[in-house]
Amino acid sequence: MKIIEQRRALNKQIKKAKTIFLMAHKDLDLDALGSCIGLSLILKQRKKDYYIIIDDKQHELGVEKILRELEGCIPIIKGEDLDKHLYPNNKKNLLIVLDTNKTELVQNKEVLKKIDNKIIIDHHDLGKTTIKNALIINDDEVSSTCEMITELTEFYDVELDPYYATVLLSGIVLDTNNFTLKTTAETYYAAYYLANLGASAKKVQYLLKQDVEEYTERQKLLTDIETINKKIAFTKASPYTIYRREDLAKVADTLLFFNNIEASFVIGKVGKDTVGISARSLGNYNITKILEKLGGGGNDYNGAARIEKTTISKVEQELKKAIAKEEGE
Ligand SMILES: [Mn+2]
Repeated sequence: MKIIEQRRALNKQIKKAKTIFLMAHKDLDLDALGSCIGLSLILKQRKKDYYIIIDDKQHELGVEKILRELEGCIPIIKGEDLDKHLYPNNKKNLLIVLDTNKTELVQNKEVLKKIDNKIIIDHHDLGKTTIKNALIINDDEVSSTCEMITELTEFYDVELDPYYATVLLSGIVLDTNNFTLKTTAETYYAAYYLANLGASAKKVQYLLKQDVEEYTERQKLLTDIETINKKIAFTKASPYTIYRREDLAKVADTLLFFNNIEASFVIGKVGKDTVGISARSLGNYNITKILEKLGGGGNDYNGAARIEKTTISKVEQELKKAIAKEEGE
């Protein structure tokens, strides 16, 4: 579907709906939360009832800051309280899923079952577990969902005050790693548009400030980097630390900054017996093919896998085998 048709379809669904629910992926980040907030401003302008569904118990620092600053300003509900807010005629409810398209990654899976009309707005690859029966507005070449929503706010002529412009910009800055990854002319245009509305780069840096302990844990992963055929960077964590998925992802991002490196793989524990892999590519190395062998997935630029009941060394062996096979072909 072309952009104009997608927008027309989105418009139609929003127009038809009485109550609209916004839900992003688990472990909210600034792109997920920022896109929910940005879209909620469009819905507010259109005088719709809307709610953002958040079930996460803990939040990363930037998300925590925004939620605290906006307390009372945006209607946030838990998935379990959905029934209280549903419009009696289910045809008039609409669920918009942002920054993910995968059933298993949303804040609350039950919500998917309770609302028939669904729209996905996302910039990740579609896959086997993509939410069924939804209108899909997806472009995996776009930097971030916040970039997509920024375009929509411009299209709908929504007045963004500097605070909200900053929130949207922070999602773009996060997902592009400061305009170094997946950044296109459209990304710069969205940033320009938001800056013109008063988005503050200083405030974005404040939202992106990191915790010193988490930073130290991530740095440990950078002390023992292996390279494979000079172009693939690989590192693994100690089995004694449990990392958050986004920490492994940040390390994988960092590995791409080194000379000649085209792809990166990071292995670390993400649960007691669960090992995660985070991978990145500059776009010309097929990380998806490798990750699929380990039950994961992704797109040309980033991917991940999560393997239960295993150890870091087992995953390392399997991953290296899969890389060797890809390299040999
Ligand atoms: Mn995103």
